[in-house]
Amino acid sequence: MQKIVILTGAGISAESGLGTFRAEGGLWAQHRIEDVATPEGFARDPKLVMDFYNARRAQAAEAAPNAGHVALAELEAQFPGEVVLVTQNVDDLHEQSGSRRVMHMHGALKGALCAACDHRWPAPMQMAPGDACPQCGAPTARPDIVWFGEIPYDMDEIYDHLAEADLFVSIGTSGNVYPAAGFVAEARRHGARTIEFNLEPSAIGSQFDDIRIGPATQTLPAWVTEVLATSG
Ligand code: BJW
Repeated sequence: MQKIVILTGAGISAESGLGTFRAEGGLWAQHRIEDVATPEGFARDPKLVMDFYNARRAQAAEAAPNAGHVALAELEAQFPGEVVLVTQNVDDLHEQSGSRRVMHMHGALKGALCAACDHRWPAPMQMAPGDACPQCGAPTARPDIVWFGEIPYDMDEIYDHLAEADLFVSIGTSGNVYPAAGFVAEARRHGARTIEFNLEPSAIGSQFDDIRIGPATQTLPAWVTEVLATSG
């Protein structure tokens, strides 16, 4: 096996204390998706959206990587082939645990984006409606987050990796949000073997060759040990 492509979702950060989206009491239970995760919601009430992401940024700053993140960083460091990590998460716990090759397809809490000129820069801990872009000066700063209806980042590169994958691994994601939920089908179409890690089979669980049920802090370290032991 030469190339492993890994997709992570909110479930891998759950045991670091960051709430998932669709669980009871999760983030979406307190906010309507269309209010905080769409460009239209931001246009309607920018302060609500800025406050939501300011709170998320503060919460993420307190979080530490868990054994699941650490296991994936160890896999990248020790696997003799190639390991590519695509995350839907906007926290930076993969980087904190030592993963180097990480693509944030839904953006990052640490980033700010100018809605006028697309300039990107490191976000301050607190953003406010009307903050100016340091490049063009327009009062159009927003969190660098991919909302519904927007095109996720790095899609061409991700599809190229999926086409070359020998193994596709999906971790802690509910399979409800596209295009990420379509990656397993894409990888399979190109001949990859596929594994899902979750507390329960996801909405697309039937598309995987293998499912490992359990908390990622337990299932991932065991799996990484298994892969490294057999990859010689
Ligand atoms: C554990 C665990 C533990 C817990 N161990 N596991 C109709 C049909 C098909 C598609 C569409 C449609 N209508 C509209 C669309 C497209 C739309 C979409 O998918 N909508 C759906 C609601 C149907 N998608 C988009 O608009 C995307 N853009 C797009 O499609 O552009 C077109 C295009 C694409 C490609 C090329 C060219 C053009 C954009 C999607 C943006 C999503 N943004 C969000 C919010 C921003 C980030 C943020 O604020 O943080 O991203 S939504 C939210 O969902 C967030 C997440 O990244 C994303 C996925 O959630 P995730 O990670 O799966 O979390 P959960 O909570 O759902 O699941 C957690 C899982 O973990 C569960 O399964 C648990 O069991 C498990 N778990 N603890 C292991 N300890």
